[in-house]
Amino acid sequence: MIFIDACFRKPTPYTPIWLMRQAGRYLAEYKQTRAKAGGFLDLCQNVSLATEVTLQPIEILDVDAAILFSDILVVPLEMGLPLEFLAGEGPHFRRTISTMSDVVTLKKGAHKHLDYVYDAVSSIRAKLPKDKALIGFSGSPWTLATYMIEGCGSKTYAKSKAMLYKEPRILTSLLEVLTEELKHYLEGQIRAGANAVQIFDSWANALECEAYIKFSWHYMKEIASYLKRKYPHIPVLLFPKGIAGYLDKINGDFDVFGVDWSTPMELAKQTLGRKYVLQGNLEPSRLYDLDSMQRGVDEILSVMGKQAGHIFNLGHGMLPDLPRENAIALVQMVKDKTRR
Ligand code: 1CP
Repeated sequence: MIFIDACFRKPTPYTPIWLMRQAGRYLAEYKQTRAKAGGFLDLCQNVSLATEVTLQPIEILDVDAAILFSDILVVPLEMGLPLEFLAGEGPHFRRTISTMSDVVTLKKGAHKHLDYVYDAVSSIRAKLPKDKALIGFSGSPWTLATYMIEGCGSKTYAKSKAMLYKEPRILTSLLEVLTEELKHYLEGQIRAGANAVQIFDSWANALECEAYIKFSWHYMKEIASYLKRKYPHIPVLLFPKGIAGYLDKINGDFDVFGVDWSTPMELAKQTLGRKYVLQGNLEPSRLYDLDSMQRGVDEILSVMGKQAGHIFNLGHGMLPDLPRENAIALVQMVKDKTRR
């Protein structure tokens, strides 16, 4: 699997590529399968339909890795917070976390109630071509905590940050509970057949440097070192979004650092490129325009070259209205331009 080789900085015939949110509404095939499933959560919980949408981008784009189709929010759901996906509005929790007693009453052992995810992983791995890797994933404790505290996506993270500064013990307890669940959840995905795991810290940029290291990166590192100790052959990828200013504080036992589009690749290479393989970081909106996309690819490759140490990806997820032809062209372009 060239994706796995690349995660360990081994030579590969070209720079492997996959796209965050590569399964999704920009594909008509996804919309059809989603309609068959009913709601979005029904799709996540239906093993055969989740398998189908995971495999669609492999067929259509010919990327080097599939990413499990699920959502980061199934973990808080199984911890006892009822979750809805409202049309056009995104995720919504009816109950939220604001007190220590809310944290204490969360269900422990949620990772034991996520068989629909582990079954999807096994089903996908069984159907995936042998040379393509399957990436399992979770949210980071901090990113999940923001949804559990705010109840939905947020622009300011006001409640989460008020808790951080006024009641840090409550936030810390929540982050600790999540960290335990996520270690075992990712381990469950590895046991079911995931070849690599990525932790998404999508709302990393909500925090100033010191708070980021203490309330988010610390827990990401703890999960990564737990997994690396037990499963050294499984690459661990960490993706904190929007922390270009804190790269010199990044350390820990993991394999691949996901570079978001707001971080100059040159800076990531200078700061982290010797220690970690770098993944990224094309600004997804460049896919609206073929010339802009090509220039973006050339800029990234002029920094990262053709040598081992780079996995191509977007710097955040595919958007629902990006043209699929450009996603197909991107994958081909990266393979052609990096062939050794
Ligand atoms: O069909 C639909 O309309 C639902 C849109 C959708 C999709 C396609 C949601 C709701 N989740 C997903 C799938 C998903 N989510 C994947 C699948 C695999 C793939 O990449 O192809 C993954 C990895 C995620 C992870 C996820 N969910 C993250 C982290 C990654 C990121 O993009 O930052 C986050 C923050 C979520 C929460 C979430 N779920 C869905 C939405 C619209 C959101 C974001 C809401 C917000 O902006 O706050």
